[in-house]
Amino acid sequence: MDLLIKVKKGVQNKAQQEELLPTSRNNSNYGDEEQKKNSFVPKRRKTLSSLMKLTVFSLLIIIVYIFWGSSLTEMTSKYDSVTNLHAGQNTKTASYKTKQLTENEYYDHDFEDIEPAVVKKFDNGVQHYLISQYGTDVLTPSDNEVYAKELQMVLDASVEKYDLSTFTGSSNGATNRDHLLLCVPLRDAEHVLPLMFKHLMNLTYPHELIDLAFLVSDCSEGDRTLDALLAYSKHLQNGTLSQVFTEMDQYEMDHSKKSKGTKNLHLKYMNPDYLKLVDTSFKKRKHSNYDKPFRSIQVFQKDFGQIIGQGFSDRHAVKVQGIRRKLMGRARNWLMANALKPYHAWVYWRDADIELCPGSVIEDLMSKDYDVIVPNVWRPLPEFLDGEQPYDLNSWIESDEALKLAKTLDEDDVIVEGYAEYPTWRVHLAYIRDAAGDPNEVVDLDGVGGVSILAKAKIFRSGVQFPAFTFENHAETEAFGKMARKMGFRVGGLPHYTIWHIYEPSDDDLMEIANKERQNKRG
Ligand SMILES: Nc1nc2c(ncn2[C@@H]2O[C@H](COP(=O)(O)OP(=O)(O)OP(=O)(O)O)[C@@H](O)[C@H]2O)c(=O)[nH]1
Ligand SMILES: *[C@@H]1O[C@H](CO)[C@@H](O)[C@H](O)[C@H]1NC(C)=O
Ligand SMILES: *[C@@H]1O[C@H](CO)[C@@H](O)[C@H](O)[C@H]1NC(C)=O
Ligand SMILES: [Mg+2]
Repeated sequence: MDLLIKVKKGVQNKAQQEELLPTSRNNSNYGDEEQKKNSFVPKRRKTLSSLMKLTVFSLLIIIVYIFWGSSLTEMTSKYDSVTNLHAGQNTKTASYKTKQLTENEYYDHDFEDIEPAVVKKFDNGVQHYLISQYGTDVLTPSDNEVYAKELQMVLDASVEKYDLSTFTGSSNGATNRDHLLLCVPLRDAEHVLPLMFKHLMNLTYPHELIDLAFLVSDCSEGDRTLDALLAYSKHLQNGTLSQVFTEMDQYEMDHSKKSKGTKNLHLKYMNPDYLKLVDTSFKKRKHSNYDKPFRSIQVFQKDFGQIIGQGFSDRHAVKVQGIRRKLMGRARNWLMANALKPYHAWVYWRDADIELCPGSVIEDLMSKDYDVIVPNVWRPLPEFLDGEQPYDLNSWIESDEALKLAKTLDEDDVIVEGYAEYPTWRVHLAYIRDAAGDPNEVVDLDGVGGVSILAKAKIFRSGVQFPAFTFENHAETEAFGKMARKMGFRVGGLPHYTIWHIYEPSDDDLMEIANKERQNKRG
């Protein structure tokens, strides 16, 4: 017995001296056996066939429910109905074709393989004893080898080393194989999800380098954003989503012919050239990796108590902007904090309600090598309202007038751009657009809008965030831009590189359209 204890102690000491053994690991910190088991999740990636990998990967859609009272069974039944619905009633799933995934990036930066039996040995408070084969008290070289190998297995499973200098983000991220986290906040967004997913698939940045993170919050009663998101995500990761959309689009076309609804009445009043551009953009030949699954998808659901309506007129009232923006700040920070991993070099924020955007937007923004960079955001309008409009006014260059204005305000007041109440005389990125201008031209900015922000991950690691409080009389993305600047990072925008936000008719616009329709009928 003495002999065994001596051997055991010798091995433990040696490992500790060489700093191989975390001191707390063997003196179990766990409350019970169950906890102990749960803290080790074996993954046998390397032994899986590609096909199995695919299946495992599509299950990697991690769902985090943080809201109270969502019963799992209720979810499952809703989920099924949405899946069917989105597959165009009679599901043809069997005929969908999937993809083989071979890129190493789908599997890197993940916990290493472990054998549960090996881990158990080391995690038992060292209740095993190493004795050489013939019972001598000296470990033979081959005993040592086995021991070292097993120990390494345990450490690999629980300790990951990252050299953050290799994840700083480079201007040629795709060639450099930079991992990117793509964050999308969603609220009452079911109707724009197909649009959003088409744009995600259209991204030419290698999908195996992109981790998607969605945050669904504060949706209205009966809203099905989460269910639809899960259904689409599953198809996306199976490489079958575009086939589902083809069916859905066909279904819609067949049905809209029969029933001419008033839902899209405003289309009659839009610029035909713009409508044609949208049509051809979606009909264009898809890039060769369009259907490729992303590295991972995480879906988070957490409410932040947003009470301001998501209708167009509700969310644009000046009084509500400060409160709304601060809550959005909290939501963004929360998503960021939960989804950002050490291996991400870039973070891309994107709104769901974008109608036109080059698939190369990530590479295009990256190539400018700014710490934070945004494109220009416009939106189409009915022709009776000039046909188009500079839309995102949150990207701007600070002005003396606005700084003076800020001095007259309370510390907690939030300036909102584009409202008569706050004459800032700032230069807005949206207004300095020249449709024929050089899309590569960059201007330095102070405030940025949240529609499409590419940022190096290191800025978040050094503390830049989306203030959910008043920071220099701003909140959320505008304050984020200011904060990044203040911390010495470069913030820029592309005045002549434009992405197009969808047009949602406001209450006034709808009335105007109804008026025109009445006139047309009379005339
Ligand atoms: N998680 C979460 N997402 C939200 C919330 N409000 C809006 N979103 C999402 O954030 C993105 C932008 O939302 P919009 O309502 O268009 O707000 P906005 O871009 O500030 O305002 P616009 O200038 O009108 O577009 C969309 O993807 C929305 O679905 C919210 O309270 N929580
Ligand atoms: C993926 O698609 C294939 C082919 O259509 C199908 O057989 C399989 O069930 C799908 N897997 C999942 C997890 O949906
Ligand atoms: C998809 O990306 C291509 C370029 O990569 C672009 O021409 C096309 O307009 C994009 N589609 C949409 C709907 O914006
Ligand atoms: Mg929007």
